Amino acid sequence: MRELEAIRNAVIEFKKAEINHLVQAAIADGVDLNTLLDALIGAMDEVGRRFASAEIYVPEMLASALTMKEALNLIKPLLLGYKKQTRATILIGTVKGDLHDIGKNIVIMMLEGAGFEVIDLGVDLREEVVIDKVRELKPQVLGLSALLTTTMPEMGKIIKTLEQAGLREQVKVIVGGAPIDEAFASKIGADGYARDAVAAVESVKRFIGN
Ligand code: B12
Repeated sequence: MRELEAIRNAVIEFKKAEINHLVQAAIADGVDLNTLLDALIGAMDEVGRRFASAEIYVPEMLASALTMKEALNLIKPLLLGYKKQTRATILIGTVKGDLHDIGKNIVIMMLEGAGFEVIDLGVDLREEVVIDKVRELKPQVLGLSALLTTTMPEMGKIIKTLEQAGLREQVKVIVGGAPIDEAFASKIGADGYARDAVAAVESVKRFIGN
């Protein structure tokens, strides 16, 4: 579809001034929100590919990320309009040393859209903060995101610390992010892994039994 192609290109070529107009036009034309999200996510994959092959560098990657965020801001209120009821509380954040939050924010949007209360702990999350918040807020689910191979081990550390603090039994831990997989999740003792935001919602529903 031509509209989606233009949106994809706007993210890849970080045309921040154009993205609002393009996304609004697509929404007005009735393009399905999930299809729109898929196009945006696909664009970030291409950005990652170009970065990995040194066709672009960090500033371009950042400019694309900002363009993506602009688009997500437009989609968010529409996704949230779907439902309003609290099924369970979920804490979510990106682990220490890691600043990537686009994927986490999409997961949050989808969970909120599915009626969960989500508390966003942000990025570069210190272990102590996670433990304190789990103790204080007693969420049913804790979601952890990591996009760097160097920050993945932080997830295991958090799970161990939860165990030591006697909090592990009260919360299900789900992990995600591009370098994470099922095998890593089970190795560190997480309760679940989801490869994308849709799967994350399904897993969380399974955890809490509805
Ligand atoms: C955008 C981006 C950035 C932006 C981040 C902006 C932001 N606010 O997020 C900026 C420019 C800041 C950045 C910086 C860096 N980045 Co960067 N970045 C990316 C890029 C291009 C896209 C990430 C993204 O947003 N993807 C789109 C989202 C939608 O996908 P996602 O995050 O995977 O999320 C989905 C799933 O994984 C899942 N999910 C995600 N989180 C969670 C959590 C839970 C609980 C669950 C269930 C599911 C889930 O659901 C999401 C939605 O479907 C990736 C390449 C890539 N393709 O991943 C590189 C990439 C992750 N970055 C990389 C690198 C190297 C860096 C830097 C070290 C570069 C540098 N030299 O400075 C720094 C590190 C900064 C830091 N300390 O974190 C490498 C990592 C390599 C590695 N193996 O570790 C990658 C893979 C690029 C590459 N191909 O080399 N980056």
